[in-house]
Amino acid sequence: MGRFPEDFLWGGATAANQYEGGYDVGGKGLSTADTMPGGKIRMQVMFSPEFNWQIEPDKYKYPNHFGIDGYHRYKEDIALFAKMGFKCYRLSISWARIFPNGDDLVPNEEGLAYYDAVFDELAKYNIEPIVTISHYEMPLHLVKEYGGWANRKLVAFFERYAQVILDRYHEKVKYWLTFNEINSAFHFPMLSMGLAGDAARDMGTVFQAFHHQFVAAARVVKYAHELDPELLIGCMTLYATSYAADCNPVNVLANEQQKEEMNYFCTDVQARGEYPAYTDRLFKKYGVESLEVEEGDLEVMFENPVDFISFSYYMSFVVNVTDPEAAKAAGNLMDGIRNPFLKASDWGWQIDPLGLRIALNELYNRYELPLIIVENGLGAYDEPDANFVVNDDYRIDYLREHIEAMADAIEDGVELFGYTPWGCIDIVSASTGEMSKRYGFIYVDLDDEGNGTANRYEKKSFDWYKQVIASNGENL
Ligand code: BGP
Repeated sequence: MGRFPEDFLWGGATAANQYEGGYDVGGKGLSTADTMPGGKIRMQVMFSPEFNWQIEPDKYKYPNHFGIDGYHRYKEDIALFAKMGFKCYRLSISWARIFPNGDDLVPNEEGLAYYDAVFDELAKYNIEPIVTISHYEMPLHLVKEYGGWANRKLVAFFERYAQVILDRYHEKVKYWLTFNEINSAFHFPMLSMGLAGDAARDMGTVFQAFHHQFVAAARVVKYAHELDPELLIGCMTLYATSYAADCNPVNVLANEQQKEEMNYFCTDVQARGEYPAYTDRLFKKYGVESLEVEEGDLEVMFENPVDFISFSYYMSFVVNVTDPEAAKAAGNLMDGIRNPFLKASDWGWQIDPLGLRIALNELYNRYELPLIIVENGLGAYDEPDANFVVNDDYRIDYLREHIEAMADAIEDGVELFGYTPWGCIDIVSASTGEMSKRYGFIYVDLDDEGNGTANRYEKKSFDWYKQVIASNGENL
């Protein structure tokens, strides 16, 4: 018997705002992602108190507007995924393609038809779609008019959007994720919550927005199960395995608390259906007085936990509160302390395959729900030769070690049912807004300035991943 289950879902992942482009076609409204400037200043600009979701073409570039032109090229891309043998493909639906303003009463038929065509194309190759309902964007109007997820009204708007897509696609899509990396809002509430300026800095507002998202997500779980008991709905969390710097109990406790906050809080709510015991401690830490909770909120959350847990895993961190001089390490929307035992990517994200085995064990032992890794991979500078050949052995090494760790975790007893490496085709980076941070098995000829043909080329890792899938993870 092989190390991976027979029906293991090998595939890859992208998100609409980083892949599709076509930001103003097909009846799509503007989304928050359309106002995110490109370039290394992206995070700084979005963190600044003045950031107000304005498109300023004289000042910044907006790479998401073109993405990698997936809106027009998805057939070619899906054919390449099929050539690699993908069993599944994780993608997101752009809310603003379906409801251009978010508060519209009638959905945009052209947007709905677009995703029908995408799902039909996937079905041709027996590729199972895994759909993120909200991946780091929302209709811009909901932010300008209502203040994003801080506003209770978003619950109903999201519910309407989710119901429309569930009604329309439930026969084509079985796996659904509600909010991408919902817990990322602890560090960067602009992306998933549409907060900015003072609201983004006020943790009371962030927790209130979390509450709205928890209620909305639970209502979606309820609706989906009533609509079609076959549907499986998961939460999606940004997981960074976290170590205490040493055995000083002060650091050990700080690490436990860090894990509760970042790795578990949102998943505890969505998988167990209730706020965890340490919620009050978190509120105290952030000076949050109370939440506005409406009648029925806690019931709907309690009665509708998720069916499975999905998460992203790129790197691990160290917690050290006893040494103020400890060197820092960069990471996925957050930073931590450097680990002297680990190497890091070109962007300073610490590479830790064993940390993935630990993450899988921690998550499974805590919830005993099926797990799927929906993001993992190495962002790297690729250097194609004149024929666009990319020998990305570094990427193969990274993925091989992480797949080994998955096999070990399965042997540990973890129920893992799929793996969708991030950016299976090069796309615009979420944190830098640039093309040069590449994750793909497929090279896309576009540079940070937007120059290039956008043509696709298979990298060395393309063939490697193809044989990984063909051998069900045995041939690494
Ligand atoms: C996650 C996001 C993705 C993504 C990935 C890699 O946080 O869910 O959208 O892009 O990280 O991050 P980056 O593109 O910044 O390298």
